[in-house]
Amino acid sequence: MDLDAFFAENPMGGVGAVSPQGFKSGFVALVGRPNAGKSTLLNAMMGKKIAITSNTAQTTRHRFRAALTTEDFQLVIVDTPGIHKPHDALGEELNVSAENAIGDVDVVALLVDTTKPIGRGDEWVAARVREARGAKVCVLTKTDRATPEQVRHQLEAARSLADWDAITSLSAQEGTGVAAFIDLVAGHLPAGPKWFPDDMDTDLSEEVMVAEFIREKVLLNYRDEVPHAIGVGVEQMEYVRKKDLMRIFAVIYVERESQKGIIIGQGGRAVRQVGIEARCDLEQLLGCRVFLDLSVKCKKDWRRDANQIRRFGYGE
Ligand SMILES: Nc1nc2c(ncn2[C@@H]2O[C@H](COP(=O)(O)OP(=O)(O)O)[C@@H](O)[C@H]2O)c(=O)[nH]1
Ligand SMILES: [Mg+2]
Repeated sequence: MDLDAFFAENPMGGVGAVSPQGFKSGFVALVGRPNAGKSTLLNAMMGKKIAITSNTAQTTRHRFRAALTTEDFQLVIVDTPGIHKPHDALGEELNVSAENAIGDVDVVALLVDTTKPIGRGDEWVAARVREARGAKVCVLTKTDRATPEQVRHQLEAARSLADWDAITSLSAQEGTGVAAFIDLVAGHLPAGPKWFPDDMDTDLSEEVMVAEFIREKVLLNYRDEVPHAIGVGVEQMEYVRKKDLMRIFAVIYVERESQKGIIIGQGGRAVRQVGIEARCDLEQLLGCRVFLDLSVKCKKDWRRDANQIRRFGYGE
């Protein structure tokens, strides 16, 4: 990780950082093809939901960091969009973002789905991992859905993907193997200070997290290509102290006028369902009651527009 860039982006990080004797700190990047289980593992490591997950490809659009701080170490976890063959400007931006994350971290963890045959997608990502400077760990994911025989078989198959410092397996969903993975990664961290203050566990802004939690519900509630054509922007957030209530005004952007009706649904039913589900998660995230106003607007072909992609904050 380029620390100058990190500090430029995170003025709080490292300020007044204490470095107790023997304290270790560093970065781990979670990489792998889409759906390998990167965001689910990040949440399991953190013990709470920070990253959104879904079983459709290309869920994660932000590269961001979460900090796991214990008495002995601070581990900064970098979640990345899955690396894949790009179809549009958004796809290209996401690839650049993931590849940059591999460059300079202390540990690169390549996640491989235990339940799927290792394919060209995994090999393509592994080729990038081989060039990394840091320790290389291969992580077989979703073992709750595999037999011990399948796990053994996949371990054998993954061995030749790179010159691994370690290979491990886990189920982020059930939590088995997650603590062992954290210990394994922590063992590769150098001595160093805290980059994040104790009470800060991610560098995503609250607005971006709110927008992402809403986007996750869109991914869950609609099928086919439509969910991938949407972007979410939070226009306004205001906390009403007297009522312990956060008022959130957010917009779901679609690419074409014809998609507006699909998102809104008959009599507004579909978008209302998104609102109900999102509000539930947002109340957990923010720790107060939430009023959520969702509207739907069209921004023509935004996925081809690099400026708009950056305005949403996706990619780099
Ligand atoms: N059964 C099972 N499913 C998992 C596990 N980890 C992730 N998944 C599922 O796999 C899908 C993709 O996960 P996600 O974390 O979004 O993958 P990413 O694209 O690599 O970030 C989601 O539907 C997850 O619920 C696991 O340990 N066990
Ligand atoms: Mg993800």
